[in-house]
Amino acid sequence: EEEEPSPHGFIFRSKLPDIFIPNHLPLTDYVFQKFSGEGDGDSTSTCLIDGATGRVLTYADVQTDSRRIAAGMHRLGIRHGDVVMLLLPNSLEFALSFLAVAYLGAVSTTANPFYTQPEIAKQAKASTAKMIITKKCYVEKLTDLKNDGVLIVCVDDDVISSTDDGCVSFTELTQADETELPKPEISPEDTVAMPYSSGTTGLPKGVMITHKGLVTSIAQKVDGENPNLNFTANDVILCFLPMFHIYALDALMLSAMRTGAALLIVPRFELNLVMELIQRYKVTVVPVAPPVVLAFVKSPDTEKYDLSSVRMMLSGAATLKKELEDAVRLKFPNAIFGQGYGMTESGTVAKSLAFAKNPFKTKSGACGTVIRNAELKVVDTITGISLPRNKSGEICVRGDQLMKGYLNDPEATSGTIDKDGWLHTGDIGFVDDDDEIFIVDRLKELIKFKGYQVAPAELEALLISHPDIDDAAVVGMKDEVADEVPVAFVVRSEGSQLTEDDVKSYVNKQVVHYKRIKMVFFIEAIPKAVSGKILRKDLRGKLETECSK
Ligand code: 4UV
Repeated sequence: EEEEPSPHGFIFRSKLPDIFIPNHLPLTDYVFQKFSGEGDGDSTSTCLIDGATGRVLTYADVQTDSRRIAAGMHRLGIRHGDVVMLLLPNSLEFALSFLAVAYLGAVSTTANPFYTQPEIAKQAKASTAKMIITKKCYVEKLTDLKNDGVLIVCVDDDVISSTDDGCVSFTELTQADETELPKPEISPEDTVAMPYSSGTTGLPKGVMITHKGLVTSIAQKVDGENPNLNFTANDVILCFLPMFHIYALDALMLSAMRTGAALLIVPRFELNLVMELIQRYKVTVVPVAPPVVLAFVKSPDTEKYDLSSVRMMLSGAATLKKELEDAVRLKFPNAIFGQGYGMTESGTVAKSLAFAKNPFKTKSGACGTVIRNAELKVVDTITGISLPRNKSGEICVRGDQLMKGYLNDPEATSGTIDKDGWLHTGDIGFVDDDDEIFIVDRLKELIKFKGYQVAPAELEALLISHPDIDDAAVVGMKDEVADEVPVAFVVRSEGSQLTEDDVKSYVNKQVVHYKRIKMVFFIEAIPKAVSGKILRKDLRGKLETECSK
């Protein structure tokens, strides 16, 4: 039976009713609302657990500590609107620093601490970071920035005041007086977080996420009488997914805090350590990405640990194969399994309704149902017309949770969020008869290596900077473990003897490990449209023929 579109086309909504979202509040007021005057939160309950040391911070500790750090940052000159770079692995200090920056009305730009020196420098300069919070082991990558006047704060420097390496000790921040913290006027439209993302095309850009946007995104998941994602004060939520990325920042760290749950922070994923922690802390929620699901499925050791406390396992950030989902369910018999789907620019787009307080039946392979207080449509990639159920097209989403735009890039912003407020995700998918969303393909350039972003344009720019390379294009190749890996097509300059290894070593030393080029194909010319746009589809086709040889 055919469905009639509204005058605005086919628009999909959550099965849950809209709720009131207090997105006029600054992020920290909203997140700790239950722990303020009239709230019913217990400030002595556990907020953060450091998986590496066992150190525990209560909700009261986290608020006091982060306000102290904010006062310390203020004393060092950080003001409303200033940018602070968090260059940290998952840690208590990451969480506290993020909140401190938010209290000041300043902006956290989050970056992967494994980035190479040029990758860090690019983001720090583009975002005009005034301060970088990091660990000693990363300081040598920051020498030039430090010489340019950027303040470097080391979390593992216990010597008070500036040390010989010219860095400030974090202790200087944690020992500040929180009563000195000024109360800045924070507007809901102020940027609070600025992770970098390449979006649908081009180089990584600063994604301006506002207080209003983040509050909305968190509320869409965990607020209301029947929350879509039912985190509670009794939960222990495991966090090994990188906190610099929107998935852990929004859907784990901040959503956990809003609900009064405990967040067990783990610096990196190591399967047996993670299972040990699940057993020791009776972890109830295990958020994962597809490669982690694969690790659980393949591991012979899962039997050796008591994993029965786990009641929820959520996957996101990349495509999860249905077979893998079915296999992991068997290893966690007490857990509800489901997916979330999101994007740096949009926060969470969809969450499985299997995670709701009053859950719905869901299908394996679906990446969720659009979150509440939002609209979703699927548009024909050529005509732009919205499509009915079960028809694939580009997924678009609208709501208060979206980014404000890309930093200093109105063109990229208007290319992503149209004049009617729809964000075009660059993902191809459909909505089925039960409102469940399935992603089937990707329209955009983005390559995802284990859920990490790899921007082809970034690698192409590096390739073209080689004197022996006339032209180049990078596409993703399917991979069993990583989902996709970057491979390059290269046009050598005349007479050049450049080899595959030369190309790889030239690029790969300049980038973080997951951006490394895995294969190089030399060709005569890069196929391009008349507009000059690289015909990536043709290259992916070539790849299939090359690899089946
Ligand atoms: O910009 P990004 O790196 O962002 C993410 C965000 C994932 C989130 C965020 C909030 C959640 O609550 C949650 O569950 C997951 O990954 O990359 C965005 C692109 O990653 C692909 C898709 O191409 C996005 O446009 N992607 C993200 N989630 C899925 C996915 C998924 N479940 N299935 C397939 N592809």
